[in-house]
Amino acid sequence: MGFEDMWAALLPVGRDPGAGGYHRFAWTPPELECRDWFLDEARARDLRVERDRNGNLFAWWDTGTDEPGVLTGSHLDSVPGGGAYDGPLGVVSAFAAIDLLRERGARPRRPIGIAAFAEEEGARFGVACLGSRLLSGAITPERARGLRDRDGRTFAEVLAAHGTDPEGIGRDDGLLGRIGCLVELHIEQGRALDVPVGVASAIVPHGRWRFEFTGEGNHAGTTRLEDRRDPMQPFAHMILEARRAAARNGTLTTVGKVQVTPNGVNAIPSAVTAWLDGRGPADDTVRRTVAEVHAAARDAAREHGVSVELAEESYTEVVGFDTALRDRLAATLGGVPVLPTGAGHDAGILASRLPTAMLFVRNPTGVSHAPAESATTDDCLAGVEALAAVLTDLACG
Ligand code: HGY
Ligand code: MN
Ligand code: MN
Repeated sequence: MGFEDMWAALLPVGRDPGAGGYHRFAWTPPELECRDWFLDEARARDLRVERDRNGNLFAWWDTGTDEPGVLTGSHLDSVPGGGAYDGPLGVVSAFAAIDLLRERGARPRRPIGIAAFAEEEGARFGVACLGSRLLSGAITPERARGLRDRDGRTFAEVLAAHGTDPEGIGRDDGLLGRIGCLVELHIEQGRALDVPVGVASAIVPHGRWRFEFTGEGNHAGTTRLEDRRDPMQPFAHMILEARRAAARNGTLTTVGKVQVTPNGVNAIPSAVTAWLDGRGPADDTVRRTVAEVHAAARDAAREHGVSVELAEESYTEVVGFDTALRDRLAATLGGVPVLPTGAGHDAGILASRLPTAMLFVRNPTGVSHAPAESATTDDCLAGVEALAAVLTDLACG
């Protein structure tokens, strides 16, 4: 199957027929169907399938040497209501690039691998890039095992239910030692690229913080204002301060997920949990932004007789991709733009353990993490050609 056939086969999986967005959460039926698609495509090419200890999938074009290989690929899971390209474009393009190499008679001197990293969006268990964080040792197995989805199921339970021993998860130096470098192809998630293909220079610092406001549940119609301990009030202050603090500090803040208990129209909530996504060009301004939001939330909570707890769920410092690999990719592609991104990626997590780089494919609207995310077929095919050229240079040269 060529790129367009693979793309068409994957496109309907996990897509909301109404809103058009994707709901491919790790180890839920749509994502499991994507995993099966990955295994089918790998087997159709006689690639050796590897399931690592952390729930990640790999498909290897072995070459008989035990030299560290060139890994590409990306992820198959999505944010709630996400776009079609974020993740899957890198995986489909990887299979298509291997097809091109084979059509052209390439004979790699080192293995070429395709990865489908698990839970990159963190949409089910709350920590982004969970699979690559476990592989690289960026999260402890104990913490990962205890992560819970919105139904209260732990990561350990879900892994075990799908054939992976939760007691075996964690940093995998054996596998890391078999990867010479990683080149992840990904749709660019802003409007910074105005040619079909670019190369990543860096990922800006970004993190996720959980705010838990606890008040007192009560009746909406019989509780006087002065008697209320309504957690929704300080939450409202937090939201407005998040935007103001971002503007003051030149950062970005987003609150896209809120859980209200009991979430009834006529009940004053007893608790409100909100997640703050914070990002920016420098660690200190991101940290200052979060501290200012926390201070405002605390002051407002005190005013309303509510408590507030803050927990940092994940944080990734600035990632500077391997400069030699970055420049080699740019040279191989004849001098394409080199640009930073505000989006996190598995290549950013693994950069702490091995040389990594990213190829970006143009996003004409700049929309991502939403159903309208798009890329033209021509640009996607240009991405496949670029990836094939890079794999030829890195694995066959
Ligand atoms: O959130 C991100 O930046 C990435 O898409 N996981
Ligand atoms: Mn994403
Ligand atoms: Mn992604």
